[in-house]
Order: sequence, then structure tokens, then C-alpha cells
Amino acid sequence: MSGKTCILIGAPMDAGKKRQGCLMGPDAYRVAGLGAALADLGHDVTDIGNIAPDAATAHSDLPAHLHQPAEMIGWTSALARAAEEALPRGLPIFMGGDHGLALGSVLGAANHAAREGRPLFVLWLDAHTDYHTPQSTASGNLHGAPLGYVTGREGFHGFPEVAHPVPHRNICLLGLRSVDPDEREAMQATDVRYHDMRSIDETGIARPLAEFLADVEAANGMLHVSLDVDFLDPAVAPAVGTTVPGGATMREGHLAMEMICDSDLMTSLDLVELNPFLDERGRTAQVMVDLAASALGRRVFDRPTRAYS
Ligand code: 4U7
Ligand code: MN
Ligand code: MN
Ligand code: MN
Repeated sequence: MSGKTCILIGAPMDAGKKRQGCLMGPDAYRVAGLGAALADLGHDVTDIGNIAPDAATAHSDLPAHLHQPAEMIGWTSALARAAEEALPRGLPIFMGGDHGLALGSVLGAANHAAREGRPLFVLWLDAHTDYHTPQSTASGNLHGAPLGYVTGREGFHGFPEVAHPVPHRNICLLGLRSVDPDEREAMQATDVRYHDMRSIDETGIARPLAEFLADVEAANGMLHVSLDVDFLDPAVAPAVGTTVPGGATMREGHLAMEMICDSDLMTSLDLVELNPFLDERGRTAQVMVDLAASALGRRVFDRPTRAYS
């Protein structure tokens, strides 16, 4: 992989859910040395600092139980704009902040890909499907809804228009182990590619990921990777509000990142859901920095790219 222009974008947001603390995420990544780790790998790194949400008001058709809808609308438009400004110049890395930031980062990536005349693909590394709508979410927490939004599901009244919905077939979810009934029904009716932990236990993580990356490459696609801390097992990544046991191991996480790196297909990245208030001496922040470094070239040894099928 040759040197890339990495653009670090802080999104200190907590609006996607009730539990607070993710807003400290961008600074935790800075303290854990994300920028220096990428620069050491030969990349040109710029940290543009933290962005702020646009001023917005909640639409009256949104259900009353939604948490901070106006803030979520404001973050979505601001993040989409940040993505669209960064993508022509380099590889944006969104330092969250909760997963609500992906409504904006993926929207912006989709708009950019459409302008380039290329399809957008999304790799979703998460314990959860995040496929809710404002009406289907029982918690009211929109960090559980970004994939619903960017695929063009109905009900996101007052949010920026999704002019280029991501086709379900272009989305691959890995690590699933907590899916709400509504999400399961809706998702099973699509041709999205989902791999729960059982399927990863059975086939390994390399095979489904290699298949997906091959399709991205064949389509000359752009690839947005969205890494939720809870993809990993809480034993290795405790600093997250939504812990679900039985997650990906460090080894699976690193293999996935190294394969993403070998493919050289990733065009944007979210690092989300880190809650430094819940961390143990910074270890989860460090794990996320190490994974990002693996996705961008850190290696034990160089090796020829291999096929997994
Ligand atoms: B995350 C949940 F009910 N599905 O909607 C919900 F289990 O970004 C969790 O993946 C959503 O961490 C988790 O509140 C969102 C819940
Ligand atoms: Mn998530
Ligand atoms: Mn999650
Ligand atoms: Mn579809």
C-alpha cells in the first residue's frame, strides 16, 4: 500500500443514545496516538479537529420517544458535508462519537461515490445490525438506525434526503449477535449480506470477507468501513456502552483489518462507540488505534496477497 492522505475528523457526539461518554472519543484516539501511528506507516496525516453539528429542529412527524432528534439531524448534515469535502482529497477517518455519526458519514460517502460514477459498498463490523427506523426503534436511540437510513428506509422525517441509497447487496455485516425482531424481519427480506457470530465460528471471518472484497473490486466500488467497538468481544474492548458477550477476538479483528489493507479498497473509515469513561487505562482506545493501523498497513511480515476461497 502506498502512502495515503489520511484526514482525521473528530465527531464528539453522544446524541445517538442516552448513555453519555462517547463525546470524549476523538481526544482518546488522539492521546492513544492514532495520527502518529498512521504517519509512521508512511501516510500523510491531517487532523482537521472536531466538527460541530448544524443547527436543526426536529420534524413533528418523528415519534416522541426519539432521543435528541434535532441534534441527530444537525450532526447528519454536518458529517455528510465533512465527508464530501474530505473524500476528493483523501481517506477520511471519522473518530466518534457514537454510531449515529454514520448516518452522515455514509450519506456523504454515497453522495461522493455517485458523483464519481462509482458504486458505494459498506462493511459494517458490529454486534448489532443498526437497521432501525425512527418508528421501529424501541430504545429511541438512533445509533441503532444508520443502516436503516442510508439504505433509504422510510420514516426519517426532517433528515437530509438520501438521494443515493446504498443497495442492500452492497452491504456486508460481520459480527452480529444482538438483533431486534423488527430489524431481523426487515433485513431478512433484503439481499444484504449478514454473517452472525455463529456463521463466523463455522466458516471463519476470512471467507465471507474475501468474497465481499472481491465483489467491491470487480465493481470498481468505493468502500466505507464502519467499525463499532462492540464488534469485538468486551473482554478485549470493554469501553463501550452496549457490551454483548461472544464477540470477535483480537485475532479476527486484526485479520479483517489486514485483509482490508491488502485489498487496498477502503476509501473511508468510521471508528465509533468508544466510550473512554468506561475504559481501563486506555486499552480499548489503543486496540482501536492498532486495528486502524492494521487496516492501513501495519504488518508483522510482508506477505503475498492470498486468496481465501
Ligand atoms: B450500536 C438496540 F435494542 N438494537 O436499537 C437499540 F439492542 O451502534 C441496540 O450498534 C443498538 O451500538 C446498538 O437500541 C447500536 C438494542
Ligand atoms: Mn453500531
Ligand atoms: Mn453495536
Ligand atoms: Mn435493496
